[in-house]
Amino acid sequence: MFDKQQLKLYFICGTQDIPEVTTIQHVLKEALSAGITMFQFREKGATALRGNDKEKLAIELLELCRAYNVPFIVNDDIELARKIDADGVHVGQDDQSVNVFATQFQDKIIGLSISDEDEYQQSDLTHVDYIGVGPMYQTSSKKDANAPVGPSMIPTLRAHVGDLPIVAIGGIQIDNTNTIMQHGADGVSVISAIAQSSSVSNTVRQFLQTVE
Ligand code: TZP
Ligand code: MG
Repeated sequence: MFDKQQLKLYFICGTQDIPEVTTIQHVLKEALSAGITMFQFREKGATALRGNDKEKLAIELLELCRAYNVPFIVNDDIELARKIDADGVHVGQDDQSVNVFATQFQDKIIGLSISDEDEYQQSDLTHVDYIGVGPMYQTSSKKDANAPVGPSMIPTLRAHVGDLPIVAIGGIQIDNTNTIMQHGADGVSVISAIAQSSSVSNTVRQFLQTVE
């Protein structure tokens, strides 16, 4: 069962986000033991694993998440999510429709990215459990990211979606998390601030103190 508390500190990561000196397994394990509340496997770009290699890694990371009781979400790849019995999927505006997935897998978590009011108007939220809103600030983790919308987009979209949980994304760091939360987000989703931290556990703990 999805609980919006799980959005508090939502770590998103793929192999492309990890510094050469470490591994995604190592970073995820440290982040889980420090208390991240949700994880999304987002394998993107030229170096992204595909096929069996992607599936093998996904299963490994899923098992790690299960050991900590943290939901494991797959970015975009509904087929993979279904195959490995992930806890849910996160899709963007140009990704395939989630409606088939949603009707076949009723207890799964479904997230959708929405950047602004235009995207909100185009979105079917029937089966959506939470929306990811951003980029809040400049980001280097998404090549095709839209221009930053700023934290004021949170109350703007809140007025449309009511109680539907909102997680903010894009350029989120420990020192802007308080601002994000004050604008009414249910949590923050973070790639580089955690994946590239020299102390993943300290960074996760500091984020957790700020979102509480
Ligand atoms: N979607 C909007 S911004 C973004 C995604 C996946 C990247 C966020 O990465 P970071 O490193 O936390 O800015
Ligand atoms: Mg996408």
